[in-house]
Amino acid sequence: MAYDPSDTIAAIGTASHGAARGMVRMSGPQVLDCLDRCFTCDDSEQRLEAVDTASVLPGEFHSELIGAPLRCELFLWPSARSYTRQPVAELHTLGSPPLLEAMLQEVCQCGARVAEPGEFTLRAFLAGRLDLTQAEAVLGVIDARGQRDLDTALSQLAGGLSRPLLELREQLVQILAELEAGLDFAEEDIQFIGQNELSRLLGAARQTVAAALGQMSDRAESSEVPRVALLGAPNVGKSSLFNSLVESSQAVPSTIRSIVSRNAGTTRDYVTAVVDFGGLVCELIDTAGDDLAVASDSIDHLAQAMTDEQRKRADLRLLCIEAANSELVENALAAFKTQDAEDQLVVLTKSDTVARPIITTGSAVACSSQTGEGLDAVRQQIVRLLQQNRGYDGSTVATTAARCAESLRRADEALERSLDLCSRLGVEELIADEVREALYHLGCVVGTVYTEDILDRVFSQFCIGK
Ligand SMILES: Nc1nc2c(ncn2[C@@H]2O[C@H](COP(=O)(O)OP(=O)(O)OP(=O)(O)O)[C@@H](O)[C@H]2O)c(=O)[nH]1
Ligand SMILES: [Mg+2]
Repeated sequence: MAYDPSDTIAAIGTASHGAARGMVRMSGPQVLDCLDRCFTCDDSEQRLEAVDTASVLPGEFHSELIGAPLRCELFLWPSARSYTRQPVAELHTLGSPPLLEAMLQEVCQCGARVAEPGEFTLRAFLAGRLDLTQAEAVLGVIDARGQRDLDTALSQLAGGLSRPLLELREQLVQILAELEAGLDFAEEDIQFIGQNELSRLLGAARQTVAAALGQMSDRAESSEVPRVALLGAPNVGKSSLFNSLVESSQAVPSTIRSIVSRNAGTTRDYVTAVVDFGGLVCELIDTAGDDLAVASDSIDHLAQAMTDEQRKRADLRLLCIEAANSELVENALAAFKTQDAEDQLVVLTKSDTVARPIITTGSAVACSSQTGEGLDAVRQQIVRLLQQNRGYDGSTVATTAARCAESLRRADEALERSLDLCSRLGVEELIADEVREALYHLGCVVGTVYTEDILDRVFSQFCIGK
């Protein structure tokens, strides 16, 4: 991705499939020069260089590619008070895609270049207009797959998450400053911050991080991530598998666990947890065993109805069958050879109970929750099938939440270590190291630390023109 903000960039900023109105957007130092060559104001006295506040100027766009002059309105932000803090212009006209393409080509001939995806928002971010979570939220708004996604993205854009963390960052910087001042004056034996005060402040810092983590987990759960339901007969090991997958994933923090017992029919309700399989965030749903012979007025019947509902709502169904039940296994594998199974995966459970090797095909995997064998394969298949079926790459909002949660957990670990050190004498330097580490991870969330891969990950997901 090109990061050079001294280029003047341009892109079509409206839907590509045609609409009543369309727009070409530009940002950069040469915006006015470029417009001078292709746009004339209706008011012939009006010089673009003389415009000093945001203005709307009706006029005509000229291009040999189009032929006749094209009526349009120029929205001009001439100064640093724009989205990108550079001169920004938008040429609004008819929403015809070939017309807009021609306009884009013309402004590029007049000195602009075509913007990379997300480059306008990247400039806003580099200019300090947005922090990284807000930039991701812009993407979240564009990408929102439902009302809840939109609400979450908008509240993120409003800075709900970063404010308390920014305050915390200030406090930690203050603690670090005092610790370092103490180190500078170590020989004079001047103490800048007492041990008790330090413990108190670090303890309070951990509480703030914990609260933010809690907030994050609410967000991840409310956002519309793909659903993966564990289905199958009673007692086949669904809840055990659910727990193993939750424990081994970078789960968005939660204490949710399913009850496991040797009695069939243990799970009555359904239990869910949001997990992050290497960047792909999804919701796992443990369901009640699928027993076809239940009386229609029993609690079991209700449980079955709930399971049916989850089966319908799921984006991917894990059909759990005990590996030892060779007849069922063979039938299931045979059935899968003939039918389209893109939203289903057969999981042969309790593989540790079977002595012979288990032969599986593409849409079946064997695993054991007890030994951990095959769990990696289950995770990989879940990711592969979700990506293949619905093109999920982890919703933006959920990805942000998972990325931020990971950084916050690391910040918390560093704070915990620093607190442990507080009870020892003469280790201020080590405490300062841990506080620095916590600050680094906090910075990844609130936007003072930007590693190249985070920037690439966020901005390359944008569509062009945003
Ligand atoms: N040997 C072995 N036993 C397992 C494994 N997974 C689960 N079990 C046992 O199988 C029994 C049922 O496990 P659950 O996870 O409760 O099964 P479930 O499918 O959720 O059962 P219901 O909720 O009743 O439908 C328990 O006694 C587990 O300890 C496994 O991988 N290997
Ligand atoms: Mg269960």
